[in-house]
Amino acid sequence: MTEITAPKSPVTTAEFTDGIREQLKYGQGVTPEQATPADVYVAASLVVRHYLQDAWFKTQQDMVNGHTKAVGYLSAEFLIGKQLRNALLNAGMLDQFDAAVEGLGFDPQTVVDSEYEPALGNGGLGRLAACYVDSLASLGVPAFGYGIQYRYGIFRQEFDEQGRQIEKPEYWLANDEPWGHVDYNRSQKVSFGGDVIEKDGKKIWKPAWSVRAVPVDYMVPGYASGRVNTLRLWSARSYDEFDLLTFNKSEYLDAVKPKVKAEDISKILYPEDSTPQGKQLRLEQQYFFVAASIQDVIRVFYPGQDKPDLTTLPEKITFQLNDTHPVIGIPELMRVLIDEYDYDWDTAWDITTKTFNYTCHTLLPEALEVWPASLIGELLPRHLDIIKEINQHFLDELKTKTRDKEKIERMRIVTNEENPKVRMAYLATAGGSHVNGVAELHSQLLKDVTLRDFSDLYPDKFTNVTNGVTPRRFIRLANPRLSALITEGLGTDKWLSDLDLLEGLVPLAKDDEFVKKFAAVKQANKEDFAAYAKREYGFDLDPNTMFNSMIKRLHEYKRQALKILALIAKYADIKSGKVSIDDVQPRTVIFGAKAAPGYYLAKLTIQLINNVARVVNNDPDIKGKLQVYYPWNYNVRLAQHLIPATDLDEQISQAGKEASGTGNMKFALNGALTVGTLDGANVEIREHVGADNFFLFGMTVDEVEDLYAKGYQPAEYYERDPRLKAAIDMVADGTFSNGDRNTYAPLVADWLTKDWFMTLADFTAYSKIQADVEALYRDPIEWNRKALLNVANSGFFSSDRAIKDYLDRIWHTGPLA
Ligand code: GL9
Repeated sequence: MTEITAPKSPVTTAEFTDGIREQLKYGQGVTPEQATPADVYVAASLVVRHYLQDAWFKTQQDMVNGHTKAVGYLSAEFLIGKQLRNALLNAGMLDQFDAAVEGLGFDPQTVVDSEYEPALGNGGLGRLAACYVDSLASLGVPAFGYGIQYRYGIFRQEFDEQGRQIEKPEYWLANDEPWGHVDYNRSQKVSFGGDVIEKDGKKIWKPAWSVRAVPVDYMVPGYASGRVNTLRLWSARSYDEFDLLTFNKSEYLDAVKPKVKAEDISKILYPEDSTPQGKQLRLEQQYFFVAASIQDVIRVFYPGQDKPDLTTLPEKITFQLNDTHPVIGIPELMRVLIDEYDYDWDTAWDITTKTFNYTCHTLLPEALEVWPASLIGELLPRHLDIIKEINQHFLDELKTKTRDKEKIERMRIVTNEENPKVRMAYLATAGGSHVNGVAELHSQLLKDVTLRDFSDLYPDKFTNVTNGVTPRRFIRLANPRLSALITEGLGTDKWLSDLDLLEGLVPLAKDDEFVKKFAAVKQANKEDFAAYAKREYGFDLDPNTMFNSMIKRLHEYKRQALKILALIAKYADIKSGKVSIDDVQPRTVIFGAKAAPGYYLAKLTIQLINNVARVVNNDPDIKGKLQVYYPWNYNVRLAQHLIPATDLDEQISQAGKEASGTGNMKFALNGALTVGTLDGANVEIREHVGADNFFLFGMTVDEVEDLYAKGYQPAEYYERDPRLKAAIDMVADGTFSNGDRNTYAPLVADWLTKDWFMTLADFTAYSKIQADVEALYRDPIEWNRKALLNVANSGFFSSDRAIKDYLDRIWHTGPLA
């Protein structure tokens, strides 16, 4: 008997059908005969919202009236992916939807596919935020996600004839967006610029211009929890002429200028990954959403109160700062408390530090945001005053804790130089209760290196929460076959809300019959992916080869170059006859990655991969045994299709550079084996799944540090390994650029002279481990046994577990009663 704990549908098929008809008629204005799949998608989405509405009201009421502290997750990015199927799953309406839509003569998959993916994030950081709001709702914890509804999401990636990345605007809001409810009546005013004047000893900010922050509310239905939280994304609108005239603009055209500028604020998501540009508009965006969110929280939790007792704020909500992007919230809350509600400094500081916590998501020094004080002063003059005062108080406090003057200097929030800068990570650390890293290794390095002085003096502030991913989207929705097999194996579907139950599969890894079923699931998924890749990209993938994926942002530290060089070396082995084609283990390598538009070497690497694909795939000597594909515009949808079909995934960053990674978790949970370095969460994945079930290679963090200290000479590695030399020479000699030796010269020069992330130094070890991979792959039962053990032992990487860790270690709250 299989125990079913999935949520019960609040709606019958007949009701769902009627609801769709109703929406088509009164909302879309079409008959079912005239309707397109996109119409049905919109109508069905509105029906789902309709049935979630009461649970949404109740969750909000219980949150405000009850005594459970809420979580405010402040994040510049929420990479939520398509909403319809996820909402259907969490609310228990999947079957009713399928039946209703089929009954109306439509194919459910086509209907679901017509949703336009909201791509409001760059990568892991934004997707993590989306997994976390899903888990908060599923655990019944009252929470708001607060962010920005960008009009243009992350750019749409295309490749030109030469295989170069082209960025196209992603104007996703040109389509119906049934999930985002625009709530004009709950808008907030956010102001910028102007001056600070002093009156009766009190500082008063006289801003120069304001924008209207309009909330766009997304429902976040919990899985089987009966709770629906809110993801509130702010959209910038200008005020009308009436308001503009109050700025003393007499000229009409002058008056309209700020209007255009105002609406620019939420226009575009910055596509930089890990290297913030320090642009004024970005600071405007950060302040815009954080200021609106803080006002919103006061509105929600102290309704109708002119003089609320904000000393209770830390009992109402805890704000999590997702990286440094929302850190301007700390001086903003100080300003609100002092200037608008007349609290004294110490009381305001006490409230603020109790309310905020900070998650750091990086180790790259260039990714820690640092703003010129002059820029903050121009845009937010009152905040700069407050930041300076925070800095002063902080320095005074440090003097009571240490006599080490140099240490105190190093810890300044505002630097002491001609053009001072504000270090947002330091402001966040000083202004909040807790700081966490996103995997054990990362949190350790934060304490030992990045924020060492802080952890010396404030050791109790620091903690770790290893990232997690939602099993609802990334197993149940992405991989229905595996989900059914897991439920069969465990005799319950309860694992979807308690992922540790996957451990119950461990004994089944000894059962060859079960392992064969598991292998059959993977094979069917590969066939599905091959069909998908044909349909969407025109690729001809052979599902009888090993599917080997590397999907993540294109970045030097992630070392796509290592993968492509190893591939070229293999190609060279075959071409030179060193390896007989008959001995080659057939493999299909699939890349997915966007590069920041201004990141030259990353973009050149994309071009190289595309051209290696062109040459290798068309070389008759290879007989299709080595195939390389690079589906463009990698996004959440592609991830959901590719991850369940992958045999081997690559997590090969230089040790000490990838804070956590979350793709690695999704792959392990879908039964891929990982080839990886001891970096980020790979370390913990390997501990959980067992060293025998993980392909480890490469230098450790300590070895990397030693090599830097010794003086790294990449050319030595080039001379030492003939296969590496052959591969680099092939790139240099024009094999992948129609004979042109200039195309990749900058890449080759970088490898041979700089190679900051030590790709060359890890090449030999990487090639060796790939041989082990191939040996194991020749034994399908053993391979699949290990893959199954990856699934069984990865329950820890559920975002439900991560959220419980945040609740215990940082937020100190829990589910609604
Ligand atoms: C990142 C880290 O680089 C990842 O290792 C980590 O898994 C995620 C989530 O914690 O955060 N930090 C960061 O800036 N990005 C991450 O993925 N970059 C993008 O989101 C593009």
